[in-house]
Amino acid sequence: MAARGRAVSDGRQRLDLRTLEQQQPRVGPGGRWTPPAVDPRSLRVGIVHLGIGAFHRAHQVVFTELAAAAAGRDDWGIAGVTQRSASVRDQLIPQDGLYSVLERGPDAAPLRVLGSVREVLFGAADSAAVVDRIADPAVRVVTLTVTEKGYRRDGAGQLNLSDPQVLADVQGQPPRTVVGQLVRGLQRRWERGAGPVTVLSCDNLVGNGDVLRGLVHDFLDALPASAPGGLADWIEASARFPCSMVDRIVPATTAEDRADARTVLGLDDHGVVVAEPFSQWVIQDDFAADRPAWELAGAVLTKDVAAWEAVKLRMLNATHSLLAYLGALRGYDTIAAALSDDHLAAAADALMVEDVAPTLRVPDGLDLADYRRGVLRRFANPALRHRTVQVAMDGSQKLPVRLLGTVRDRLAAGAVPQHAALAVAAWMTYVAEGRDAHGRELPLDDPLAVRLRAATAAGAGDPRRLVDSLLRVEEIFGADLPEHDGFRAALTDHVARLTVNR
Ligand code: CS2
Repeated sequence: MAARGRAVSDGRQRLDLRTLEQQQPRVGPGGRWTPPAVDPRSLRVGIVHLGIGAFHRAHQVVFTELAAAAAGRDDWGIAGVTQRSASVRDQLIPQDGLYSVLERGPDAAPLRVLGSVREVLFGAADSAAVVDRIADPAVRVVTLTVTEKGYRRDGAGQLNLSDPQVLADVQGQPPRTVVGQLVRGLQRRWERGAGPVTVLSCDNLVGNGDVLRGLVHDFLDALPASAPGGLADWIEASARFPCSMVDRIVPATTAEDRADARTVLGLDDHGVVVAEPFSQWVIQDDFAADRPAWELAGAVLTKDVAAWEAVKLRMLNATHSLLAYLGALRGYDTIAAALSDDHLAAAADALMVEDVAPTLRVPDGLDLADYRRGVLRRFANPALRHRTVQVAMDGSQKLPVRLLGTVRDRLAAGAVPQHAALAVAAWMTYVAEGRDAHGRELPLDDPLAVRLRAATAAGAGDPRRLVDSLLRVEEIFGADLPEHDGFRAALTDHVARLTVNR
């Protein structure tokens, strides 16, 4: 790793390979810590990860490192790409890629230092380096956590060709979008004969691998006629896009988290990430070439991810969003605080039992009631200060994935899902009011913010008009949901009640 900077403000040394080796014993005043499970100095890059945010560092990196250690492999180092801001690069490069995971909650493990991230590239500035890395024959897996909006889909779920950045990538500019980076990287692989590769989406989307494969083909279809033929065939033959379900609650890191990590480690770690003790990864076993033995670290490799994915998105993520919007409106800062409100806890439970459960195909070996209780227990973790406004962001991207599938399935079965409607109504009220019960501002952090503001202005002050005008945002609700009178009436009822009485 290049460019190191060891100086720190409070005179304490910063985490890097040298300072870590000198740090003995492995117990600080704040507890015990665990060193990397692999030797970072001898690790070679075998994975490119697009979107190296906190979630990736607390989830796939841990699985990958433990799997490589268990299998005695030194070729599953990770080159991470940070897409939107250079901050992860600035946190990790001076630390030789090292950072720690701080678990919070019952049965938390000791602080763990990870050593598998061997490179960090800044996608916006280094797109040529990103393309080159994807095309490296030593790389056999490309993973992604770029959030829902990173896929840049339109209302029909296809690549949004009216997005200027997507267009620029299609026209051959140095790629700035995720799909652009990926296609140009695959193209270079094909040109160089770098061999087959697996592209593994780890985002909260329904059929994430299938979605990504579709977007890659949309991009290829949009290329000018002068583009070299044969790439699509090569991708078909040499690339795989398995689906996966990922689960771990990873709140944004705070100054307090950094201070706690410092007390344990005795070193400053600018890259520390916080997570709950729980983590789960279910991966479709469909790889083009070699992969880490993730099962040795507890991941489940299976042919059928869809049922797991639906359970997780519809039970956990939908309930998370319900608590985020209702909780934020009532002035609760965290998900755990929201859940301590009896009214909200009852709504969370009812959403899962009455609306979601009837729509699910339960995977073999899963007890849905246990799963539901587990979700609520995890949300109630008092040590995890997961902010309601963090979960509330990007609602336009999350609602269709988490809630509207349930809504459509229940409507098709002749029932109006009241609790799912409550969650959607809470989002509508959050967007329209922009203030909580104490008058504090609620941020609207959403790629469709401008559209949503215009829609709420058109419906201001009247629940019926508000619901009508938000329902007409087709990218979210499609053409079908605004036509459903029962659903619209349920939303209007809930919005009216939420507006006067939170
Ligand atoms: C959350 C998820 O921020 C959100 O929208 O619902 O990030 C959630 O914490 C994870 O999916 C848990 O696996």
